[in-house]
Amino acid sequence: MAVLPILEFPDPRLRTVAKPVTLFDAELKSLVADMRETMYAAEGIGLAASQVDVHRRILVIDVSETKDSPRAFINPTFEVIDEELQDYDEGCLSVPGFYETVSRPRRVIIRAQDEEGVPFELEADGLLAICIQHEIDHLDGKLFVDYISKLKRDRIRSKLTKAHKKSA
Ligand code: GNR
Ligand code: NI
Repeated sequence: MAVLPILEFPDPRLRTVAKPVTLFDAELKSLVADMRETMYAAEGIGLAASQVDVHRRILVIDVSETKDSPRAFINPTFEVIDEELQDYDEGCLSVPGFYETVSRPRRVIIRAQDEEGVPFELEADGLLAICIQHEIDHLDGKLFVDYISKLKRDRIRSKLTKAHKKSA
C-alpha cells in the first residue's frame, strides 16, 4: 500500500473528466487500497481518484467518527430526492487551508458498484450526501471553489500558487 500525492488547485489535471471503470481486477483493488490509505493519512472524509491523478470513476469515503467504515464507490451516480438545500462549510484536500459555504441538495440516492463490480444503492443525507456530491464533482473535473465568487476563487488561486512556488 502507498500514500499517493494529492493534486492541488489550480492544477489543470483536476479539470479532467474521469472515465468509467470497466475492469474490476486486482489493479483496481490495489488502487482503492492506496486511495483509502491516502484519505486517512490526509485526514479527509473522502477522496476521488482524480485527486491522485487517476482519471477513472472511483471514490473512497468514510464519514464515520471512528474512521473505521471506509466505502468504495465505483462508477457512482446520484439522484436528488429532496430539492431542499443544505449549507455546509466545505473544504477539500486539493484546496488545502480554505473553507467556504456551499449549498447542495440535502437527500440523494447514490447508485454505484463495489470493488467487485456488484451494484448497490444507498439513500444518503447529512455529511454523506454532501461528501458524495463533492466527490462526484471531482470526477467531473469540478471543485467546490467553482460555487463561490470569482473574487474569492482568484484569491485562493493566488495564495495557493504562491505557496506552491515557495515549496518547489
Ligand atoms: O475531507 C474533506 N472534508 C470535507 C468537508 C466538507 C465537505 C466536503 C469534504 S470532502 C474533503 C476531502 C476531499 O477533498 N475530497 O475530495
Ligand atoms: Ni475534494
